[in-house]
Amino acid sequence: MRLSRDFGRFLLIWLGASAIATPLIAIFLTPDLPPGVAADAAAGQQVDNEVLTAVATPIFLLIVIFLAYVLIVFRQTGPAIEEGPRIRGHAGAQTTWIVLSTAIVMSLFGYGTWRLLEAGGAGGGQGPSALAPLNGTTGEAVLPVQVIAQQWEFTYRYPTYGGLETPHLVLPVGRPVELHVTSLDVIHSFWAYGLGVKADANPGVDNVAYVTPKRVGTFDVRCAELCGIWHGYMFDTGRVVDGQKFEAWIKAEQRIFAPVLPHLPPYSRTYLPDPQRRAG
Ligand SMILES: [Cu+2]
Repeated sequence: MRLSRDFGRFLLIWLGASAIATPLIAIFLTPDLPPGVAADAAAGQQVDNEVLTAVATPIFLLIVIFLAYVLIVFRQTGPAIEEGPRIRGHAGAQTTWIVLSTAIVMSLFGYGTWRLLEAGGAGGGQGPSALAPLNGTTGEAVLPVQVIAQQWEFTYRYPTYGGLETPHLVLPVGRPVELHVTSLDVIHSFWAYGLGVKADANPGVDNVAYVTPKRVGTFDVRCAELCGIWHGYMFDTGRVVDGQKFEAWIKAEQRIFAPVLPHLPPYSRTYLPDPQRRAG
């Protein structure tokens, strides 16, 4: 009966360790999980990472404690012992294994689907005809910003500010932003990691993503789709500022880029590349 006594003991250690470690990890580790809480979309992704970490903790402990238990308890100390009879199949273990792993995978599948469809969820509010987020808005008007990718930089157009195009992304805090992501040449991907936004930038496509920045600060912008030789240099630092600073910044940009504006094509959802000038 040694096996069942060991099994009972192992079960007790594992369940006890899981009961202690899972809430501790959820409380102390998960607030530092990526991508942070600088925007509603980022915070939603952090919740998902918290859920995954919490589910993975008992599974991780199962493997580590089993390994440690076997190494300590079944360690050979005396003379060589003969192996026991071969075990062929174990209906109880097999059934438990299949039922438990199916239950975990199916509940994660359900949770993931719900989070994708939910407005403001990890995948919510993105695509060519995305729905505006239903929650997290402050009642302020949505600010449309166009993200234009090209080899090898992003530029940003503000259609409600005369179609101004700037080389840097600055957003006001607390105001919902409607990002219209497109490309002039090849396929790129607009990835504002700290905001939790990652949207494909494809030529001829107006890909919409919603985000409401929650904190004043900076965030990284990177291209997340291999787009040519200088892909690795296609990055920038965006800023989230308060409403007054944003208005001041955009007025200054309008002054700086006033001579350029007449030469830009009029604001449009997509643009055609200039075959003479670009590699795409
Ligand atoms: Cu790119």
